Amino acid sequence: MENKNQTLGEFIINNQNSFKYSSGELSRLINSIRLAAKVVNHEVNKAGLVDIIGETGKTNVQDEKQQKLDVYANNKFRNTLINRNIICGLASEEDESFISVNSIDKNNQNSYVVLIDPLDGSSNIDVNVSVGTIFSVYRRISEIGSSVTIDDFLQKGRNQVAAGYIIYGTSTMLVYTTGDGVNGFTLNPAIGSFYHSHANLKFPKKGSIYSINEGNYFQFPDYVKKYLKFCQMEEDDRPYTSRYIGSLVSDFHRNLIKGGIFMYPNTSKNPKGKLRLLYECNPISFICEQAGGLAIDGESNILDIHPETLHQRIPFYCGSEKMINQLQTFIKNSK
Ligand code: P6P
Repeated sequence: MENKNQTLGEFIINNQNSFKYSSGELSRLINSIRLAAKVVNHEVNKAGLVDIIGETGKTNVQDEKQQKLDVYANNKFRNTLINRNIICGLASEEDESFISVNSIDKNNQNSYVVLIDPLDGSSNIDVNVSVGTIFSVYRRISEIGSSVTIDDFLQKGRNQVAAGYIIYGTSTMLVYTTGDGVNGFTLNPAIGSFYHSHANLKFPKKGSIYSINEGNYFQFPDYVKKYLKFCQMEEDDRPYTSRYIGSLVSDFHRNLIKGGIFMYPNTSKNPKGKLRLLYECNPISFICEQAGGLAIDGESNILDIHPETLHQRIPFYCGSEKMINQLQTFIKNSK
């Protein structure tokens, strides 16, 4: 049961021993993310009031126009995680390559690397639609004290020790897992504390919401087109409801609470899919599975895919188990 009087800090301490590597290092890491989330939340919430909305005029490694809040959020999470001696390596959607902390602090003896999308859905900032931060945590595989290598980051999603997201919406929530279920914490902005509002979150087995950018319909694989028509037919418990915000964290979070399926297929514009495997799909898939859902790329379980490059894109389907299973029948019949 959630204990709405329990803060995130108290929850981390109370549950530290349930985490097999409990040395306190992961607790400090999650606490650092909590701190950065509060700082970014403050800026996101007043974005409409100060000249921080809009673009920097630069593009990031994704060749996407960098919004000022993207850069701000990236700097805040990077400084909080690196300057406070919390991790040994960091990779971000906003940066071409990863950062090895021991290039800054030779005595770094930390065990965890973090991959982050500091402000996902940032194209929604100017229109006041909720955006989010997504993070993924692994134990390094290279020797402690040495410089991290790309292999520390290119680990299967199954190896994650923690993953989570912050959703800067009508309320600001931090949702995360360390492999022992999914818990949600809601920020009380009046006192700046996150409170345990959602205990052991689970996907409803069966949902009736499908989320996809139907503007790409004619670019979708045939099995997606057939599944969409299945969703829209007047039969049994259908038609389902179409809901699409265009912000992965928001679309995923709504489906987690209400039940549903999120789909971002490969298209002719994005032949390998649009969403990034390492810092969007893997962390969301870890949470999805921990909440009893499923996450696939159309062929394999997302968490079993061996990454090849840091900014690798992938088709992405995740949500309620029964809805993913239904989609899989269309995939199977298409072969
Ligand atoms: P489209 C936001 O830019 C993002 O990376 C995800 O948050 C979101 O799910 C997706 O892209 C939306 O993409 O092509 O539908 O605008």
